[in-house]
Amino acid sequence: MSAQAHRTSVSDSEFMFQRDAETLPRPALRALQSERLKWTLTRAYRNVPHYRRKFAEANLKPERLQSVDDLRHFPFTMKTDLRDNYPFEMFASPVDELRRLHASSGTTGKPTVVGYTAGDVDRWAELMARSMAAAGARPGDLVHNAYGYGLFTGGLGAHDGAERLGCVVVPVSGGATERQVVLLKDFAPAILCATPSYALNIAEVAEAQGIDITELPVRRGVFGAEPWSEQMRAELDRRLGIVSVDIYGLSEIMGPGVACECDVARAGLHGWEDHFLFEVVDPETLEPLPMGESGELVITTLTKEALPMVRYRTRDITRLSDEPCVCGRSHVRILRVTGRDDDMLIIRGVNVYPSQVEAVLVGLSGLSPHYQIVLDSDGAMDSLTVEVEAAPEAATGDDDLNAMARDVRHHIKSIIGLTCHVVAKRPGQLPRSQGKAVRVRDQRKKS
Ligand code: DLL
Repeated sequence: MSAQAHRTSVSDSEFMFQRDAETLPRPALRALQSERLKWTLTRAYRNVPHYRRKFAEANLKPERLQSVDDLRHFPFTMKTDLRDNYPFEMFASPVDELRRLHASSGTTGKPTVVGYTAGDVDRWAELMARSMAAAGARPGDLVHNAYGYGLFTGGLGAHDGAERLGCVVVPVSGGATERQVVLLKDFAPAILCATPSYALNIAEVAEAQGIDITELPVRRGVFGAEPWSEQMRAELDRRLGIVSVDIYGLSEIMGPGVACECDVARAGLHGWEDHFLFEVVDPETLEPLPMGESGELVITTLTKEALPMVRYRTRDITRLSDEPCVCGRSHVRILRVTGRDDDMLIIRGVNVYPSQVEAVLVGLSGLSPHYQIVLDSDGAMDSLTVEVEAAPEAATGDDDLNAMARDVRHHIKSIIGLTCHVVAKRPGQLPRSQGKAVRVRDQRKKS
């Protein structure tokens, strides 16, 4: 049967079950949040020794909270709290009542372990379904899911959400990129889920195989799990012939689907405020910042049973917007996450995120959109080298590469004010992403 033969049309009204929650007027949303927040604080206090201790240190009891505004008095939670309570001490449910564990590897020491009850898994699927619907997926669509399956939340999170929406999931996971291209061609999915850097890798492998991926029926890319720039979005739209949508999430809070852009505006990610409370704080003073100001995103869960998170410091730097969106959703929008504050590089007094370097590089003629930043010790100072790669059609004699490097250096200096070394490489010489791209190679000697 052809893919089109039996499609039942889906009217917008069939999405009402999602849109009801997403278009709640703010006073009703606020009331719902206050009620759910009281429940969360009480659960955390009663069931998790860590929270009981932290609240006692701050001389607080859950009853202190009358409304959402009182949350600012409560202590923050950090990734180190999860590590210190490894593996299960942060859980508010007995382990035998859980249905799922995930973990993030972490660069040093113990992984961060997160747990879900059956209810948590169910709500996650629901929120991920809402995210996919916002991104433009519809029941019956084939979803090619290239997020990694396993302890990483991307694969199973997207999988459950797509199924919940009524989509047909192709659980490809990451890697074996040639095969991904074959499946995209043969199964003709409407939706591609992947990290943006891996989506780029897929596009490149398809091009190398002589397949015009823009001709395939894929309509939407649901891309996230790592910072990416507007320039990278334009590149992915063009090379894949799709509309690329940004999705955000983190294991400690849930996984993918904490927030997602709508394909109507693609101007900030709708944070699902009926399940999470979003604040932005000054990363130095930890004081809450007014709407619109840039700072660290702090999230409190409102409905999580196994792992309630109170004021979790994500380290992600962003801004919130409460401007109404053309799509009609009333929830706050998280503007593109530029990077994590622990990924910020300070080179000769200039603060820079890898995604800012990306924004300069992507779209420069003669360059492919691959890059890596190498940090080295240069005497007492840190030095930064940006490795870039020539596009397949570019001339790549030594002189050409040197000229290319000079040109890129000039652009980086004039656009972000950063003085750095640039090395231009021949096509294919930089590593390709299979999931989350490694943007920074730190070769500084550790003292
Ligand atoms: O990356 C969950 C996820 C899977 C999100 C698939 C979206 C799609 P973690 O491995 O715990 O979870 O990593 C979370 O990744 O704190 C951010 O620093 C970064 N991140 C996630 N989404 C975005 C995004 C998943 N859209 C960490 N833009 C977060 C920028 C993102 N950074």
